[in-house]
Amino acid sequence: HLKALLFDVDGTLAETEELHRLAFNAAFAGQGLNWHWSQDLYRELLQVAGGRERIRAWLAQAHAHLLEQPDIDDRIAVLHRLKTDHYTAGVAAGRMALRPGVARLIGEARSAGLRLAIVTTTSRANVDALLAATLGTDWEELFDAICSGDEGLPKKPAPDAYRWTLDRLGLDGGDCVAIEDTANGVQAARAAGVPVLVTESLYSRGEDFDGALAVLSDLGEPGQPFHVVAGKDPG
Ligand code: XBP
Repeated sequence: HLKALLFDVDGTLAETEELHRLAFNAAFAGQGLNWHWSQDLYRELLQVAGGRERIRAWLAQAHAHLLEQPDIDDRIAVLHRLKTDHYTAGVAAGRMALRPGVARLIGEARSAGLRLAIVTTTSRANVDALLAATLGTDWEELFDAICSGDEGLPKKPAPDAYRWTLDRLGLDGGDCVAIEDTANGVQAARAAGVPVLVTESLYSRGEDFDGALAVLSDLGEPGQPFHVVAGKDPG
């Protein structure tokens, strides 16, 4: 018996990753670094969840000697703060919209008495900016638990964010359905015992979503229905 829907944020609620990529590049430029992440490179870098972790992973492959600098953690933190500022400013300027069916499903789920939660590894500032801009400043009232990167948990595909959220809700994984857009997200949810539905996003299309209930183009709106990419049509 379904009791709650657990929503990932980036790529699932909105196609945010391109704005994240531009924000990383703007932060690099702001620090006088001539580093640039192309779309192809960023698709690979997205295997590592979390902005700070992603910068570090890229340094390890592109500028490994920099990781030996004693102040490298601080320098990554500065870059990441700048990146967050660029990203949240872009979102606040209205550059992000919710994906098809997201607002409808949130409304219908609430009306049906389901509980809702956010389970993301992105920074809380990014979640606040996106959901205030798209759902309104009272958006927090819609959700019974909000897990973000600020909780300091191991990031997806680790199941910790899902376990933390289930604990907050007092529910078992099997009482819930997660909605995710990446293979990392599917693995995180499954490892916490949560069945997961995938809505493919621009950067995750074609990933291996093994273990998902189904893979959909999006959540669908009346008149522009989703299509099933893989798995059984959930009806
Ligand atoms: C989202 C992410 C995040 C964002 C950047 O993961 O991987 O890292 O790209 O966010 P998920 P921060 O959708 O699996 O939750 O820069 O704030 O870390």
